[in-house]
Amino acid sequence: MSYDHLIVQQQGYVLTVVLNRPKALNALNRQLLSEFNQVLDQFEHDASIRLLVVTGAGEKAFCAGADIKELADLSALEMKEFLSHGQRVFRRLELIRKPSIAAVNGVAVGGGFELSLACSLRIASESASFGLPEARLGMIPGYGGTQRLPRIIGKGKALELMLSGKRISAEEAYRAGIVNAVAAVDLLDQTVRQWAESICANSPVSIRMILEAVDIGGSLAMDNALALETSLDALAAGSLDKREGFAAFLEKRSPNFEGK
Ligand code: DAK
Repeated sequence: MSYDHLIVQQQGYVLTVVLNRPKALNALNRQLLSEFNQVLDQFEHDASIRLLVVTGAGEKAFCAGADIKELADLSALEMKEFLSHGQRVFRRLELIRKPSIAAVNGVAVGGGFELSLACSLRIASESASFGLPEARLGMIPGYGGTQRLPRIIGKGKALELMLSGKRISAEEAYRAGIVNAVAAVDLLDQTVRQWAESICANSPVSIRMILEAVDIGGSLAMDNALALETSLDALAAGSLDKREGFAAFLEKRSPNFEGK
């Protein structure tokens, strides 16, 4: 399948999607979001894909957020549809229950930063920067930023970023717990691949259950969340992956998980 605003390729278990509008700093327009949603169809239904990497084309930007030029010409109703579509696409990325890594290769602001927050993990190049400038535009972070950022790093630092609209470096983002690792610019791809491969070597059943437990459990009371954890663990315990994981340990070999 070919796309106008994305480059998509699979290597092993890993599907990589490159946001490809470098002249607009990979800003999110309606077509790009629709195409991204089509990639999620592939990610969701193709059992040979275990992990999605999201990154940006060019050296400057991961993604500069919603396409301000396109937004400027929309009616209120079109704007509502554009924004809620983006929100649904980002939420779908989390609900697929396969892990994703944002390989943040440059500026990640507004909806671009929020896209990275919808990914399971974020790995940034030293040149990356992060910001939520919506309050400078008379808007608020509307692609889940007001909800996901405080859950990842806590309310205080999240409010600092949202209220000020300032941009922070990859290093500061790492210290704040926004990104999981920072890599030299020319080592970003290699670093992301190493992380992806180590995750893909684990049981897809376990990974699915972990993502579900953390996502759903995060909005439940502790006792209910622990009950959910028990049920999901019991489900995992009935899988062929669990049998393979235990056998591999006892036979002192690497497991070969099939995700069943
Ligand atoms: N949209 C369209 N074009 C953009 C763009 C954007 N967001 N960001 C940059 N560009 C374009 C620039 O216009 C320029 O194009 P030309 O003028 O060359 O044609 C080109 O990309 C290069 O940009 P700069 O020359 O500005 O590059 P610099 O390195 O100097 O600056 C920058 C990089 C990222 C600091 C700067 O470009 C910038 O501030 N860009 C705008 C960032 C921004 O404000 N993004 C939008 C955030 S608001 C909601 C859901 C979602 C949202 C809101 C509500 N609801 C559900 C209600 C989300 C909103 C957002 O994402």
